[in-house]
Amino acid sequence: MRLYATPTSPYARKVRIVLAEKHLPYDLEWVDLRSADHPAKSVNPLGKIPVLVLNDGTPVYDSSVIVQYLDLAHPEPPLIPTDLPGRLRALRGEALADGVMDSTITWVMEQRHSSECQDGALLARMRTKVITALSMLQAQVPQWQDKDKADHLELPEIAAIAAIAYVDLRAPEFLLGFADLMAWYQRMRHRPSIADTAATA
Ligand SMILES: N[C@@H](CCC(=O)N[C@@H](CS)C(=O)NCC(=O)O)C(=O)O
Repeated sequence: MRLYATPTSPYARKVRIVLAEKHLPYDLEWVDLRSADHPAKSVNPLGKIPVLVLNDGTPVYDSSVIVQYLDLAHPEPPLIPTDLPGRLRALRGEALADGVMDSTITWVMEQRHSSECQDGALLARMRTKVITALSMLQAQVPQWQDKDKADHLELPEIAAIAAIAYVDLRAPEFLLGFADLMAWYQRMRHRPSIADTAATA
């Protein structure tokens, strides 16, 4: 398998953590998204990463589809429960964390405009979404800690870690006031699948 990614993409980080948790070998190809003809464009018409290309050449995107594919094709350790309520909870948890990524990226892109060209209402809206979603993630920390987590992460935690790491990289001020969430995140950073996939740029 070959994964097209960038070092800082939170969506790609989520997939890389999943691959690491499942101990799956793969080739990792960094992509320069600013390049007019980067290789991910030939396998994803949207030109977005991550894309996972299977050994038979099948391209799989986006990150949520990749994760579901990997969990079905390589069920150990299971990251998404198979019962309906459990599956719904896990995929909704992933969607919440992905929403933090989406809104943070929109905020970061808007911030890059010169101050007189920034859309203040958009910035405020994105900030509110991130803060509200981070509050919901923080509310889940007790149950993430309750379970015997020594050996088993599930998709909501993986997606949350990828999202928090991205916010920490690009908009750390959003994380002020989330002491419990950050204490949990700091502990999780030592796990090999998390440490080994940390952003390098
Ligand atoms: N929903 C997609 C989002 C992927 C995404 O937006 N990736 C960004 C990098 S973090 C990208 O490829 N941007 C380039 C572009 O939109 O052309 C997923 O979960 O994979």
